[in-house]
Amino acid sequence: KLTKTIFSLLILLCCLLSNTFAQEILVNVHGRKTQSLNGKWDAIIDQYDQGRKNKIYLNKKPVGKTDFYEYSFDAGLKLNVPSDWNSQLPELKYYEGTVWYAKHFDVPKDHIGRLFIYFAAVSYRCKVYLNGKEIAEHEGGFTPFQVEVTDLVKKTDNFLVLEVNNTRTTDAIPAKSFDWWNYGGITRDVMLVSTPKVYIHDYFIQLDKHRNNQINAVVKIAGSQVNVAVTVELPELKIKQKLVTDQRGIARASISNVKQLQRWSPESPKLYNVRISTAEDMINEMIGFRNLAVKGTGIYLNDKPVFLKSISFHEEIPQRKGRAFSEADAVMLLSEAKALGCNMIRLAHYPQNEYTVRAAEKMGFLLWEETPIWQGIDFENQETRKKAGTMIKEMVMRDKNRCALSFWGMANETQPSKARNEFLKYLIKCTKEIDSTRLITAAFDLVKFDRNRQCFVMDDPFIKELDVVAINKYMGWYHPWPVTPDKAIWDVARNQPLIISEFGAEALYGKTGDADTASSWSEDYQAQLYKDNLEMFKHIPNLRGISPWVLFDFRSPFRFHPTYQDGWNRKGLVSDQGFRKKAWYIIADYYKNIN
Ligand code: GCB
Repeated sequence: KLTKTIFSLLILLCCLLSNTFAQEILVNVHGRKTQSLNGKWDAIIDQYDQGRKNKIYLNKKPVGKTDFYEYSFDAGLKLNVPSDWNSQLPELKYYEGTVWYAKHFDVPKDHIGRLFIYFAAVSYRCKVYLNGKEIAEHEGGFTPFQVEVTDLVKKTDNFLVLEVNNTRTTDAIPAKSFDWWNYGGITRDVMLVSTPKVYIHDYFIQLDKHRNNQINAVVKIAGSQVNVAVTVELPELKIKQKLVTDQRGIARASISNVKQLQRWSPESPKLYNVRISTAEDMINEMIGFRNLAVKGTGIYLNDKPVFLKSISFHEEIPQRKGRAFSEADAVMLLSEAKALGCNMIRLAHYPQNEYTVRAAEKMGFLLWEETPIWQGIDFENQETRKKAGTMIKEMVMRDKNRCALSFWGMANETQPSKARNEFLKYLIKCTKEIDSTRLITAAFDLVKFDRNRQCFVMDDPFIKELDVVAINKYMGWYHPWPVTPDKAIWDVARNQPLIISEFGAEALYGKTGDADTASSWSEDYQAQLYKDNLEMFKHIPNLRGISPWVLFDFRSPFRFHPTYQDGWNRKGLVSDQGFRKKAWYIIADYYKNIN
């Protein structure tokens, strides 16, 4: 009986906590009334994790003559927000641990209604304290979260503290080791978001998956408010639709017979102003409309077959040796992809910031966005699975209105097992609960050469769960050629569309050498490898796109060679200094000539 009572009390406690802790994220914070909390924050490096015990979030000052505190946020280290901490101070380059951040803020003078603090991303885990009280926690370095502070703020001089930790652990996502830099800190924007009392919490507006003249809209009002009048307008198309919310606070409409809709495409990335309003609230957003489908082994965009000319990049500005965080950063990365002739970006290996996603849509790139489920994830761990589910929901919630978003990537390079299958199926379920319209994919590295059949094959039944199969294959780099490239025939996922989601080789910019010797680390070897792979691609009958690895050299603790790598993965088509390597021109030429 006692156990039962304790159990019930625990459940009650969990329910109470889950109400106060991070909530389902607000869609389109950029379209709301916001006040930035970016800028210089006070910081304390807490190498031994002593800050919580010392309650440094209380920010106490000595009062009596015997009183003292062994900390102060005043006059100490200052860190930029947003930004990783590693690139801000030489001592923090390799730091993995805890840093405390603090900032004072006033509530905007004209604020009425509800108030949220929105964190676009904090890497990797964090606790949030406001005016001395813990109010939220979050895990996952690449997705947003928010906490409502309506009843917790004072008019002036609020004291916001974040305890940020980027220690790598086996139960985390990504896990213990991964081929990119483990940047820590408040890496994306922080903002105060004001909404009316009854506000538009969420909406999902897109072209019907099967019709090119029907726009479907779902709007959700916070607090499940019934009978709220909602208007959805697209002034340019002369659409004004009035809806009313049901018991769950949700209003739906299928706006049919839409006339003169210009569909979004990479060649013509047309976006429309969409206005959603209630008596109290109004949000505007630029939204595009397009049809995307798989038929047989084809991928169709606006009813026409499309070949994906993709590239990947990490969320990193190589010249700054730091994480990308601004619109200017996004434009820098994307412009290089535009120059290469791409029509798609595979955002590797995690959801990147919203500036990048929105700028990519405006510039005309299809997008593949994925979770940081990279090699080494603990698929047996139920907690890890739960975390992955939350992360993928945060990703889909944030970007579901971006018509450029075409692929939800579940994982990268996982090995078959019952636990892996269950885990990934759960992620597909979490994704489809929010958005069942995008194509589901995952990248695998299991393709092998079958000597009897003299072709490349793959044995992972999980691919049946996917709309599009993606293969990472490093022919000529990690795998020697078993036959010459012109004889490299593929029989992989025969009845599904296939994308080569990674291939490539390392080359140090400016290094010349033998085009047939990998250890020359030369641009010549990399260029020849690209030519060979492009030759092989002619023998993949269901090939519907390629995504070379990778646009820029990027920093990685996996890369030890002192002369050629020096802490950099050199597979970039562009060097860390921004110079194009020989292989860049080969891909630019290929993309120019393939349709
Ligand atoms: C891969 C991974 C990617 C690595 C790349 C490499 O298969 O998906 O994250 O960076 O190989 O360079 O080894």
